Amino acid sequence: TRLNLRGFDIRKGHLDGAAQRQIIELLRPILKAAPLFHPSTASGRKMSVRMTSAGTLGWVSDGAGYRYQDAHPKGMAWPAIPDPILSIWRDLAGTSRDPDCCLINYYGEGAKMGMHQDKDEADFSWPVLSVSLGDDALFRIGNTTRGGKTESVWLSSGDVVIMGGPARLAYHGIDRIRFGSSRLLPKGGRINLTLRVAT
Ligand code: MD3
Ligand code: FE
Repeated sequence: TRLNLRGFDIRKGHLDGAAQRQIIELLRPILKAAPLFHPSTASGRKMSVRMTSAGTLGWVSDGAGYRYQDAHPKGMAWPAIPDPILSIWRDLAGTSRDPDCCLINYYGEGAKMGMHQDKDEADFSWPVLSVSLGDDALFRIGNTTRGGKTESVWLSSGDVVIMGGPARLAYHGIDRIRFGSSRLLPKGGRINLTLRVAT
């Protein structure tokens, strides 16, 4: 089913169980080559989400701030974005250009992500596409300025969200996950992939 919330195009159950399991298998060697790390914010606080990336660029955050860079914080190159993941973008993003970054967020028990805008990319006219895998997450959507009324929706494993147009600059965050609600990841938790054109 398809849902539109403030310009966010939400495709519930876009990926079936077999497609979700295939992506998890593809992520295994990526997480081995470019391990998840705990980014710290510019203010020095550790985020509860762990992250890594695939693609020519990855997103990092440390005492020097937020940015895209061509290597993992430990120095290794980011692994390539697997074709089955690129195919989701090619099917749904409606653009001529492939993403150069696949940010991989892992939410363990208690992890969340505060309300923020994604503004580190060079051109906001490209959409951002998100793939949810594993445990359910409460996704909150706000406005293009901080504050005001918000709306929330539960994202489940296999859901895909496309953020384009004015929604691209909306504040958004993950309030909480329902740890253990899915059996996709043997140790529980949630993985969110976001495909972006960063440069
Ligand atoms: C709206 N991730 O990585 S995905 C992020 O579930 C991020 O891990 C959340 O926010 C997560 O920056 C939410 C949905 C999402 C991703 C990117 C967006 C929504 C977005 C970029 C612009 C606008
Ligand atoms: Fe975001």
